[in-house]
Parts: sequence; C-alpha cells; structure tokens
Amino acid sequence: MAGLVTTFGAGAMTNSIREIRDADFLFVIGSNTSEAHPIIAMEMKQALHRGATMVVADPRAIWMTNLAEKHLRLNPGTDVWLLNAMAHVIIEEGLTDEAFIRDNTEGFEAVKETVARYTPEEAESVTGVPAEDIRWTARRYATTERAGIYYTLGITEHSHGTDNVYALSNLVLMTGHLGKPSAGMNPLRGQNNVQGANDAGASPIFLPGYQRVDDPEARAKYEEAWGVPLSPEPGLNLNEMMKKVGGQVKGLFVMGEDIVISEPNVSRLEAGLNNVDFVVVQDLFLNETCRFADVILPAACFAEKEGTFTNSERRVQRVRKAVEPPGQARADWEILVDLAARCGADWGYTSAAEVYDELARFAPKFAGISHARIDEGIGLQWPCPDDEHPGTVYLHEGGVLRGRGAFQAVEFRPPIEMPDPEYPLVLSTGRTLYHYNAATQTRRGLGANAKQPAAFIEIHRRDARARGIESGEMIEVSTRRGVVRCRAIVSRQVRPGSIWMPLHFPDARANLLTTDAGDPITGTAEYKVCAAEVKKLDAATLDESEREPARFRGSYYAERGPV
Ligand SMILES: Nc1nc2c(c(=O)[nH]1)N[C@H]1C(S)=C(S)[C@@H](COP(=O)(O)OP(=O)(O)OC[C@H]3O[C@@H](n4cnc5c(=O)[nH]c(N)nc54)[C@H](O)[C@@H]3O)O[C@H]1N2
Ligand SMILES: Nc1nc2c(c(=O)[nH]1)N[C@H]1C(S)=C(S)[C@@H](COP(=O)(O)OP(=O)(O)OC[C@H]3O[C@@H](n4cnc5c(=O)[nH]c(N)nc54)[C@H](O)[C@@H]3O)O[C@H]1N2
Ligand SMILES: [Mo]
Repeated sequence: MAGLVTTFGAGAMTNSIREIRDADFLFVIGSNTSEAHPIIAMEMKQALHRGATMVVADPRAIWMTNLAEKHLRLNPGTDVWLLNAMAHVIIEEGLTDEAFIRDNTEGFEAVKETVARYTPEEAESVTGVPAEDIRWTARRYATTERAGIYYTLGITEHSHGTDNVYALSNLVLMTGHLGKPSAGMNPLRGQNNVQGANDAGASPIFLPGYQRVDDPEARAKYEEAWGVPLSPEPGLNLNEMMKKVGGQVKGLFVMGEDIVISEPNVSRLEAGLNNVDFVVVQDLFLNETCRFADVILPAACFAEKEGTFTNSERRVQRVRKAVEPPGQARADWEILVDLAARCGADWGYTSAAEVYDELARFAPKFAGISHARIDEGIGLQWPCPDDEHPGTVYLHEGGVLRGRGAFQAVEFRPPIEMPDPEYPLVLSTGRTLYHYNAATQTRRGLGANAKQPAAFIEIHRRDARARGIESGEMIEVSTRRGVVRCRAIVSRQVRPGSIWMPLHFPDARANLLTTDAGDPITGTAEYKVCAAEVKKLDAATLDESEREPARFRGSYYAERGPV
C-alpha cells in the first residue's frame, strides 16, 4: 500500500470507530462486518437506526446485506470495474468536490481520463451489478456529507488488492470525504494488535513509526540509537519469504503464526519447510506448524503479560497481566530480550514500559505516548507527537497529511486464475463468527466447537444439483494445487458458479487449495479467488464419522442452511 502510506496515513482507519454511528452513508465493501468485526457492525447498526443508508458490495449474501439498502452482488475480483464506474458517474454528473481536489490532491486528470472508459453499462456486464445500482450508489456516496468507506479482505486479498485500494481512495479524494468526522477511508484491521505490530516496524519496508528503511535520515537515527549498521534494502514481504522457504530462506523464527494453516498454497510451503536447517516456533499452543519445529518456545497469552495493544482506530491501549503464565511460558518480549542477550546484544529492557519508551523516543507519531499516560482512561490515538497532545481522533483534518493526496489511475486486471472447463467454479475463502483464523485458540473452547465442529464448503443449489450433491454430504474439493474433503452446505449465500469455505480447519485446509499469487506491491495473496471443482464422494470411501451428518443438525450450518 505504498501510495496510501505517503498520502493517506499508514493503512489505518482515517476515522474512529465511535464516529461510525453518526455516519449518514456507509459503503461497506469486501467486509463481512458482523462476523469478523461484530463491535464495528454494532456501530453500523446504530447508524442505521438513526436512518443512515448502507450499501454492501460483496459477492456473497452476508448478514449485513440483509440490513443494506442495496446489495451490490459483484462477481469476485471485479471491484476495480465497480469503483471506476462509480468514479465515472461522479465525474459525469458533476458531483466532485472541486475545491478539495484543487487544494489537497494531485493527479486527478489521469483518473478522469481513465474512468471515462468505465461506463456503468459496461461495468454491469463485467461485475453483474445493474448499471442503475452503480449510478445510485455513486450519487448517494458523493452527495452525502458524512459518507464513510469501510473495507477489509474482499478488497485486499487479490493479486490486484492495491489497485482496489487506490480505486477506493480515488472516490474519497474526488468527493472530499476526508478530514471530517464520520467519513474517510476505513480499513478494518484483522488480528488483535496487527496495527501495533505494523506501528512497531514489523514490516519489510519500515522502521518503527512508518519511517522507511530506505530513508537515510531515519536510518542514521536508528543506527546511532542502536549502535549497529542497518541495511537500506527493504526486506522480503511475507509472500516472497514463504516462496523462498527451503531455498534462499534456510531458517525460520515463527512467532504467533500458524503458517501451515494460514499461508496460501501450503503444500509447496511444507515441501520447503522439509528443506530448511532450523525452525523455531514461539507460540501459546502446539500449533500445526510445530510439526516442523526444532525448538518450541512457550509464550504467555494476552492476559498473562503487560504491554499495549493498538486497535484499528490507532488507539494505543494498556494490557495488564491478570494471571500468571502457566509452566515455563513467558511474555514474548522477555523471550526475545534473552535471545538477544545469548547472541551478544544487551538490550537492557526490564519491563514492557521501557520497550514502549524506546518506540516513542524515536518514532514521532508515538512520541507523546507512554504506559504512564495510558494507565488511566481508554488510551491515546496516534499521531500523538508530545506529552501534552490529546491524540488524534480522525486524520487529515484541515488538509491531507504530508502534502497532497495522490490520485492513482488504475485499470482492471482480472484475478490470476479464472475458471475453465477443468476447474469451472470460483473458490473463495474467509472466516466465520465462531472460529478465529488458524483456530488454534477456538478449537479448544467448547462453545465455538459445538457451533461449528468441522470443515464445510458452501455451494449454490444449482451447482450442487448438477453434481448430485445434497446438503450435509461429504465432498471432495480440488484445485490445481491440492484436494480436501469436507461437508457440502447447499446455500444461496453464494452465487451460482462460486463456492466458499473458511480457512479455519486443519482437517480440511483451505490453503491446500489456494493460489500463492500475490499483489505486486504488498505481496498479499489472492485468497479470494481461484479455480476449483467439487465432486460427491463415493460412500464406500467414507469413514464412520463422515457418514454421520447428525452432528450438523442444530449447528451453524442449519442456521445458515438454504435461504
Ligand atoms: N470471528 C472472527 N473474526 C475475525 C477473524 C476470524 O478468524 N474470526 N479474523 C480477523 C482477521 S485476521 C481479519 S484480517 C478480519 C477479516 O475480516 P473480513 O475481511 O470481513 O473477513 P473475510 O471472511 O475474509 O471476508 C471478507 C468479505 O469479502 C467478501 N469478498 C470476497 N471476495 C470479494 C471480492 O472480490 N470483492 C468484494 N467486494 N468482496 C469480496 C467475502 O464474501 C466476505 O464477505 O477479521 C478479523 N476478525
Ligand atoms: N485461505 C485463507 N487464508 C488466510 C486468510 C483468508 O482469508 N483465507 N486470511 C489471512 C489473514 S488476514 C491472516 S491475519 C492470517 C492469520 O493466520 P495466523 O496468524 O497463522 O493465525 P492466528 O490464528 O491469528 O494466530 C496464529 C498463532 O498465534 C498464536 N498466538 C496468539 N497470541 C499469541 C501471543 O501473545 N504470543 C505468541 N507468541 N503467539 C500467540 C496462536 O496460538 C496461533 O498459533 O491468515 C491468512 N490466511
Ligand atoms: Mo488478518
């Protein structure tokens, strides 16, 4: 997201969660908000109660589409067409904010030229969304003062994810929906503290606080502070790194990730893992990746340690130790400090507060934040440049931060793998309310497991019937990369020609199927589209538990069942 970093902040929500309830128009795109961000979905519902209008752009029927004024049910991977056509309408009908464009942005002409070719009528033929709905959405978005965009992985997990984000930010810039309350561009972050990890420099291109590794001034500051030379070369992103495992990458230190569940095209990754010299896993549990580990370091969980978490709205909050860690488990930072000491580096930290002080000392965005300041209250939102600063509720007030917001003209590029006669279905993957990512933490809890005990795939009635598949039966799902078995859930949640499965289950890993093609800028994998086929399994090949569909009754599947 390089462009966004220099123009729009750092890939965080521009606005705050509390502002959502005051929005008058919500454009929710590629976000299954009620299952993946239920707290934010509650804010959205409050806005709807006040009379706000919501449009949801999503290939699937999700809970939020029941509440939306319109559901733009686009074909997977066609967002650039949809968004460019919305820009087309906004320009054609003179709904742009000319003063905002003039004073705050650059590059509008190129976008104008590009989107002129993206007519709503042609967009309808590519996206499947009626041209009139595209026009209506564009008008309402442009002409509502408090109009916010909320997006997640349906936008980013594509080989053209960055293009999708640019196309969205073009809409924000041309309508001037920035630097105001209840508006802006709001990526809803994923894992707890993924924002904090990025802020702290867990990225191949940034030092802490979004200071680029190839910026000589920033580097010099850290070289002096840390007393070591630093490489000016950006490192490998996750996608590139995983492809080099077993080749150029000879060792891995895996901390808080279950890569053999969550990385794409995982059979290729496993082949690589069998070929590396040394693997360390630092985790709460013996996760699936531990099968490949030489050493396992037991870590303490959130309730067993001090520190901070930073949420989607850039709010740095204190986390406090409530219970002692079990056995030999220790806080991640303590393990890392000891490891550094064994390698000859004396980092000298004796508490999480000291680690934070170091972060704040050299990263201007967090300079005014410390454990002491956030011990009371609900934390502080960065940027917070000094000890007196109250924090920043929404970004870009009174003009785009750091100069001008750059428009980026983008052309549609289809997903890397499209359906063909051999693999005629589009497979998409994601998450459900009941499990959390690799499910390391949710498979052990009885409640979530009772609701959703095993892997499943949603398939439209028409495609199921054509293959003689009934709801609840075991089927085989295959792509060019792998095969898994799971239950079929016949459902109109998915469009004809599309199938959908969660990534959560080790017994049927979605990522044996997915492609590891990545976005050229971020490396984010195309988890949302690949070509697949399904077939009914011969009853003779089923084991006892697979033959018994009873445990599916009364569960999540029945609730969602055919609609
Ligand atoms: N219960 C629960 N909550 C979670 C998680 C969890 O595992 N379980 N994980 C957390 C994490 S790490 C993250 S990153 C977030 C993710 O949160 P989300 O991104 O909301 O989760 P996904 O299930 O990946 O769903 C993305 C949505 O995009 C849609 N989509 C798919 N393809 C396309 C497309 O081409 N265009 C458009 N416009 N939409 C598309 C899908 O149908 C789906 O509704 O959730 C977080 N919250
Ligand atoms: N097919 C498909 N694959 C996907 C996605 C998709 O939509 N589709 N989404 C992707 C996304 S957005 C994400 S974020 C990833 C998530 O994938 P992962 O990061 O692999 O999954 P998680 O379950 O979030 O957590 C990983 C591990 O962190 C451990 N852990 C939790 N707390 C701590 C701690 O405090 N310290 C330490 N050391 N360990 C801890 C857990 O026990 C668990 O083993 O999956 C990605 N993979
Ligand atoms: Mo995520």
